[in-house]
Amino acid sequence: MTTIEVVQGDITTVEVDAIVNAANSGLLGGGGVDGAIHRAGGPEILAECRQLRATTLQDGLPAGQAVATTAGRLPARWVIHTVGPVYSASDDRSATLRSAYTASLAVAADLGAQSVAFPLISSGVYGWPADDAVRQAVGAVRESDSGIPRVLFVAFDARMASLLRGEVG
Ligand code: AR6
Repeated sequence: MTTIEVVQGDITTVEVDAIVNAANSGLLGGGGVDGAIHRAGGPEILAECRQLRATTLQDGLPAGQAVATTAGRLPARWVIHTVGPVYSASDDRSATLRSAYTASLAVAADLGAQSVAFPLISSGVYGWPADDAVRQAVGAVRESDSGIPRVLFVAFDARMASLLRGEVG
């Protein structure tokens, strides 16, 4: 059984075992939550990402997959980097979006994490409409069989928090 909680704020301050980064395939940083995580966590995270790109992920991390690094100076133990799909009105990419959540939970379970915090993947730069991003996120976590006891959704603003609370119930 997974307990789902919603909090509003900055994911880099949340005290959980693992926080999830809405990264891009290059894994070398970016804007949005990705930029915030690298800024707050410090250079150790980027160093591990560069190492991954030089070894097991030479072609980058495909959308819908996930990989863990240290969390550097963050209160969490690990950052799990995943890549959501760019939203398309003509092409249904929701299976890839859901996979970003379930793959992240699978990586977290392998690490032995008991608590995982997610931002709302793809809902910023990647353009996914917030109401559907929330539906996909909560649905994917509910359907996953990761066995992670505690999952937090971290909403950056009040509107997102309210949508999430409506969906989680
Ligand atoms: N804590 C929690 N949520 C946040 C934070 C934060 N500190 N900062 C932003 N958000 P985005 P994406 C919310 O754009 O759409 C990057 O450049 C934000 O309000 O960060 O998956 C990557 O490198 C939004 O609801 O991620 C990729 O190139 C949500 O996090 C690209 O953006 C996701 O917005 C990924 O785009």
